[in-house]
Amino acid sequence: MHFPRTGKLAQQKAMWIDCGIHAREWISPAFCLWFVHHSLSFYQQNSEITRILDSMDVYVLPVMNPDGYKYTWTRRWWRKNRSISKSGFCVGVDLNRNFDVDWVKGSSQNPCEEINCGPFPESEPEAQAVANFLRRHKDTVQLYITIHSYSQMFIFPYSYTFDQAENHNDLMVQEAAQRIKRYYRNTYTYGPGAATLYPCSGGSDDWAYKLGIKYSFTFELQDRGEYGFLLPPSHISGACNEALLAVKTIAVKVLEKT
Ligand code: 0X9
Ligand code: ZN
Repeated sequence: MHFPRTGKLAQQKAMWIDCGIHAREWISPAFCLWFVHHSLSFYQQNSEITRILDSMDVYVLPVMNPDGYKYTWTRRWWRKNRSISKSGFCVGVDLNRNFDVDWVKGSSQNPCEEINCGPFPESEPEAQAVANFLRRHKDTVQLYITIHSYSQMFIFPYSYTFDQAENHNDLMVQEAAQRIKRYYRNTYTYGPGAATLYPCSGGSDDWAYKLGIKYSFTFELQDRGEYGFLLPPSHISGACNEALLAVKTIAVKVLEKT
C-alpha cells in the first residue's frame, strides 16, 4: 500500500513500515492494517497523521512473509518463510537473518533451525523484494519501521555489533515510551538491539540503517510474555493503538529532524 503525499509543496520524504516478517507474530500484520485504517479514517481529523500524510509518502507492506503466515493458520508456531532447502530435508529461512549485513554470523545455515539465514544474503524473494524497493527509494525514505512481537520494545541499530550508531541519541525514543505510559499505562523499553535484546546479524533494521536510512527501528509489540504470540483478540486494539502512537511520535520527530 502506498499513500502518496497529499500536500502540494511537500518535500521528497518518505517512511516505510513492514509487518509479518515472522509468521507467528500475528499482532504484526494486524498493526499494519490498523495503521492503514487510521490513516484513511483520521486524515484531517487527527493532527499528527495529517501532518505525516501531508509531508511524507508512506509505504506499508502488510505481510512480508505471506506463505509462512498462511502456514500458521494450521501450524501456529511457525516463524520462517516456506522455502524448500537444497537438500529438501527442512523448510524455511528466517527472513530477519537473510539481509546482507554481517550475514551468517550468529545465525545458522542449517535449514532445520529456526534462525536459518538461508544459503546466501537475500537468497529469499521476500527479503530481496524489500531490499530492492528500499535501494530504489533510499534517497527519500528517512524512516524504516519493522513490526514484530513480542516484548514491548523499540529496538534500533545495531544488532550485529555492539558499536554505537552514529545518531544513537536521536534513536533513543523516550518520548514514544513516555506517551505510551501516559496514555495506555503500558511499559516499553528501548535501546540498541545487541545490548538491549541480543546480538544478531542479517536483520532488516541494521541493513536499512547501513543503506542510509538513519531512523531505523524494530518494534516488538505486546505483550511481555503472558500470552506471547497467542495475544487474545481483546488485546488487539490496545496493542495497535499504543504502537500507532509510537509510530506517529517517531515519524513527527523525523520530520522535525530531517
Ligand atoms: O530476532 C529477531 O529477529 C527479532 N525478535 S523476534 O522475537 N520478533 O524474532 C528482533 C530483531 C532485532 N533486530 C535485529 N536482530 N537486527
Ligand atoms: Zn519477529
